[in-house]
Amino acid sequence: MPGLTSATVGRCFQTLDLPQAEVILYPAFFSAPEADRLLRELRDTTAWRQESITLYGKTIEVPRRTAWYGDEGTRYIYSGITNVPLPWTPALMEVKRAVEPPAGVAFNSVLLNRYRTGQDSVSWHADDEPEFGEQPVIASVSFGGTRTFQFKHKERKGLKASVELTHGSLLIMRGGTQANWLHRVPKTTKPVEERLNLTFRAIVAPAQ
Ligand SMILES: O=C(O)CCC(=O)C(=O)O
Ligand SMILES: [Mn+2]
Repeated sequence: MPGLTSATVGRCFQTLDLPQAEVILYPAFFSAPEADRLLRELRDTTAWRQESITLYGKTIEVPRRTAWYGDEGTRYIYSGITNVPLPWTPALMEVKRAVEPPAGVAFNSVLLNRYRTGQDSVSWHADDEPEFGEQPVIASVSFGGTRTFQFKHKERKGLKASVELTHGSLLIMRGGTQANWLHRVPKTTKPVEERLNLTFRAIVAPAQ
């Protein structure tokens, strides 16, 4: 963002105008040097995994690398798989402590996604699993190449929005966002740097 000084960089935000949702974007939440350091540290200290999902009897690899970290005792069921989180690393703790004040909640887990190229992606979904509670607050932090993050309303066809998630940005989703909207990061044929995304979540109900 041109014109931002180091004194204002982290605090500058915009609210997206989406009905039945609350979405706030801090385009430069982390300064460029902080974001560069965290990108390297998170890339090198995370235990990246290749997950597979089984749909209609067919097993396919998800088009990205993932990792799940969190407090002991948090569990998350995703596509029928119970995920036990790894213990927090110093870099993850640092990012968690930075995003909790603007989010206004204490997070107890984080899902990491690593998009190696423009061919890595995440398809339409909402983070509306019961373990996140009624109106979950999710803080999404991005490092590396800029990718487009798209929203579409679950019922009102044609109601769409998109934002560019830049290096060091923070996107907060709260209120009815997960109940009423889907989101995705589509594939792109444009050349793009590797990207890491961290979605901090508060698991309020234990997985059954
Ligand atoms: O990579 C992103 O920006 C979003 C990832 C996401 O939606 C998720 O992990 O639930
Ligand atoms: Mn999501």
